[in-house]
Amino acid sequence: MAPEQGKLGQPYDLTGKRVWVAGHRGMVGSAVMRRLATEDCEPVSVPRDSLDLRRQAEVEAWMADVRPQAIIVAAATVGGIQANATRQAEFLYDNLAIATNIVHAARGLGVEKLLFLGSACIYPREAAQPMAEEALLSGPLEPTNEWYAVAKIAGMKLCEAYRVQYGCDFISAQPNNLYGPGDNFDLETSHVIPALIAKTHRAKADGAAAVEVWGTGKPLREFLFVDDLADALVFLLKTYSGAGPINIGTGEEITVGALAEAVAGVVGFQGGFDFNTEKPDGAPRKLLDAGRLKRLGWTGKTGLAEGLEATYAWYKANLA
Ligand code: GFB
Repeated sequence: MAPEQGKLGQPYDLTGKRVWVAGHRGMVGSAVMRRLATEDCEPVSVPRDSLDLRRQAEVEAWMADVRPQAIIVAAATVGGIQANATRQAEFLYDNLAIATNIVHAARGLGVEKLLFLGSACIYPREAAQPMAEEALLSGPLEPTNEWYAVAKIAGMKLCEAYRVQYGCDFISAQPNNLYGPGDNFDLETSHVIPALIAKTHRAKADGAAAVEVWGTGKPLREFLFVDDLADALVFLLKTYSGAGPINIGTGEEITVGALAEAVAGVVGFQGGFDFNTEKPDGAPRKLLDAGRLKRLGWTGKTGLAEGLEATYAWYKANLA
């Protein structure tokens, strides 16, 4: 018989618990570590070069040694639209392996609570907006991120299956497009906000006339500041115990063109924009219905203007 897991349907008390943040060096994992530092618990982590989460035997051995009582799965192979659309195998294999290895070992070791991080791209490309949790698996995915989405859906379904069959208190939640301190600013692999910050900063320094913006500038996106996400994750870890995944969003959306102008305002760039329509737009719109999370008692607090300022300050201090 498997060891006893957390109690289904009950709040989870983090006090004194060993909480493993898988992926603690990434943007999300670092924000979760910052947030857990304000809780009376014991966050644990392991560097990527000591543990490859894609190797099942290594993951099982490390977890059996450390014995986490709760886990937040923030580890993932991630990237922006171009990385997603060109590294299909990596995005599918890495993310499937990370999910199956951690979730399966967590059950065997009697982990009391596990929170798996999905992504808004799990929803169908043509889902009705804003997208409620019920839209999952109701239609075809956006092709530029199909592989990542399939892996994330599988991870979320694993949590549900282990809950139903084995009684494990494993939950999942999916945020919208994230940004913030610690983001990836590499222009080939990054998401749109860090890319625009890096490009606009460079254009200003070079006195360039314009910044290149991929696509038409027309797609709508909803952005969530990573420290708000971390707060929502800890909130859910403590208060939510259900089979259904939970959307995490702000309810506010902006076009990519308007975002480029907002970033230019923060950076102080006076020039124009070149829209490169050789690059993909991806999903036309991706607004989450975060009503369920709001009814549970959580809302974010960082608006886009404030979040962009904080992210640009971090970029200048660390990378520029
Ligand atoms: O952030 P992003 O790469 O991800 O792109 P997605 C968002 C929008 O910004 C797209 C446009 O319409 C891009 O064409 N964009 C404009 C840029 N300029 C740039 C630029 O310089 N770099 C980038 N990267 N985009 C991702 C998925 O989709 O969303 C992932 O690929 C993940 O699976 C993530 O789910 C949240 O919103 O299109």
